[in-house]
Amino acid sequence: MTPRLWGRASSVNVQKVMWALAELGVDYERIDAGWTYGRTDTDEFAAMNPNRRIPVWQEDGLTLWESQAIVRHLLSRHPGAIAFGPVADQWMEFTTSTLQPAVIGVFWHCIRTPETERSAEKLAHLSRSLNAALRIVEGRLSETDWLDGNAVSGAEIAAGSLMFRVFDLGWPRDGFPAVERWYQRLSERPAYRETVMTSYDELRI
Ligand SMILES: N[C@@H](CCC(=O)N[C@@H](CS)C(=O)NCC(=O)O)C(=O)O
Repeated sequence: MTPRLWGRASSVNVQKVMWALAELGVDYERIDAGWTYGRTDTDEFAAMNPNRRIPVWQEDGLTLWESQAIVRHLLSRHPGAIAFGPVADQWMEFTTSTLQPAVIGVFWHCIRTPETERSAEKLAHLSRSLNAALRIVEGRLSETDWLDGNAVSGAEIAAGSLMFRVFDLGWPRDGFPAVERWYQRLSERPAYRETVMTSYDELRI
């Protein structure tokens, strides 16, 4: 069977998988699901992912959910194409625990929260969390070009996927020169531009 990716292209977690697939040159079909596309409330979907979240990956004999588990699986199937080791894994975990919640906080406040429920005070609080997480990334990237060291790795797929939205929303405003240079390098990659630097207008409330 042609491998299948379930999930709308506007989901940053789906984008992680799409970016990895594009870097690896894997053919697959994508089926829109989630948000206004629906499908996640069907029994068929729950049988694939009882958590009813996107993305879901299907290939011969394997159905997987959790975006970063899918990315790890794909990288392990194509060894050498994108670096992956314990340091990359550490930054992937940091993305899950710390960076992504901070990015999502600001993103949801600015894009997915009705204007009447937004406030400068809430945004200031969310920005402090985002800046604290980005400061940790800044510290690493002022020593090395990429999170894993000298090459693009699974850590970029996880953390780097968030950066388009961060910069598109006007963060970080200043004081993060290494993160800015990193984002510049990411945005020079055709696969990143095609899969991550895309419109999120359908998510606006
Ligand atoms: N930890 C999960 C999170 C999955 C998740 O929360 N996906 C969101 C989209 S980014 C979702 O399914 N939202 C419900 C929807 O779009 O209907 C992963 O990385 O795959």
